[in-house]
Amino acid sequence: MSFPKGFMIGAATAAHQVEGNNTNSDYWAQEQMEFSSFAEPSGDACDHYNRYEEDIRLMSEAGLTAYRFSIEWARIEPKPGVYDEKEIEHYRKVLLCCRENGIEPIVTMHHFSSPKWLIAEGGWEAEATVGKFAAYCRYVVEKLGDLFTYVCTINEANMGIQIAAISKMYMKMMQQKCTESVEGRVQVGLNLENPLMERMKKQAAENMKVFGTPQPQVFVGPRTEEGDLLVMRAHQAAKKAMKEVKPGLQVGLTLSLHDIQAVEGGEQEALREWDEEFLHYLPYISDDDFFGVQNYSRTIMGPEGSLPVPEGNETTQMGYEFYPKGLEHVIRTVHEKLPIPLIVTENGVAAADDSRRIAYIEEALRGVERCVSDGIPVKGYCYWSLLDNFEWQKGFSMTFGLIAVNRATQERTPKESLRFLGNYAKNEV
Ligand code: GCO
Repeated sequence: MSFPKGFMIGAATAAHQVEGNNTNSDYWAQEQMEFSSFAEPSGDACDHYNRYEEDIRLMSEAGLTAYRFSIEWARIEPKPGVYDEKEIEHYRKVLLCCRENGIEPIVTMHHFSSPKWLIAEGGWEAEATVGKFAAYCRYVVEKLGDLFTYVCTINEANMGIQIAAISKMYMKMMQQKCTESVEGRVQVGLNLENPLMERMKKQAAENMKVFGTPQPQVFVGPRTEEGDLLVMRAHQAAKKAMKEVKPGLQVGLTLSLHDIQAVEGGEQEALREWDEEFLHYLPYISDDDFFGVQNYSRTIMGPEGSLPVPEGNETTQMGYEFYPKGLEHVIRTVHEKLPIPLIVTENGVAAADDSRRIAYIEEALRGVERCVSDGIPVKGYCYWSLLDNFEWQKGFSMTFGLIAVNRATQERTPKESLRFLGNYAKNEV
């Protein structure tokens, strides 16, 4: 199997998940809360902030040619309108390190975490966020734009409405349970309801203390339709601002996309889901320079909505189906409607057994190669993730990495899968 010359083969990370001590961010604040929904706090994470040289060197030695990472807004602008030159210098060193190691940096301006102050000012439902995000992006490109070409404005811009849909489903299920128990054994119903209500009240009070609002509009939270479009406008404003500084910049955003399949009778649901996940964004992204595809698995739709993983099929640590074929399907479906260059900005698997990761990568890349040889303009593939890292609310238990990290010593151990992926870049497969 081989890819055309210049095809990027790399790995991805996000600042908050690997750097450590992202103390001015909303995530950090949420992790420290008494009524936190996080399994554990991010703490030093993988200490990538201090160890990026080693990590980039390991990538380069294995043969990888691209590194997708994010710049942390909360570090660059720790207080509204106050930029921190020291942090710009930090990312300058990271970018230079990539260049020195023959690695093409793919920069993400926003990967889930936001400055805490932004959330206190209304977060991702507030109109003013559009301009604030664009101003931060402009500043970064003014300072560092000479060192990178590819930039993703916002990671998984569709996360908010996906969460809104899941929350609605969950509430419906809870309500059904409650009615049942209220109708039958009221005591049980009350016992179930009270601690939940109590907890929600306590969370709201704590949010009030930390963010000055009982319902902070963080990025990874249920989004309204207006909020969903606001994110699109933030993308467009940031793109315009960055291109004013550096017209040659290649700008795109990324979406979280499932390979949506239908069983008989589920066709309508599948179409509805695809529209919500992808199609309705087209007017805002069609003239971008590229689009970032992020796929991990498939969703099978029945007449009533998504179905469980088919009996007997392998699942990953995340609980979803091990389904590397999904990437090829998604690339083809995206390309039909969005014929611009594509970069696979995330694709990967959380598995304890590294041989399953190798099998996943091999099958996923085979699919990408078929797309490329059919003339679909896929420019690169970034595996998620370079390191075993902080998987948000699930903490450090999910092992997506090509490199294992001993969190007590921060020692790195490259896995066989790192070498395997690198061989594609070296054309040695
Ligand atoms: C994402 C996330 C990553 C996750 C990964 C695994 O963009 O969804 O970018 O931060 O860690 O998807 O769940």
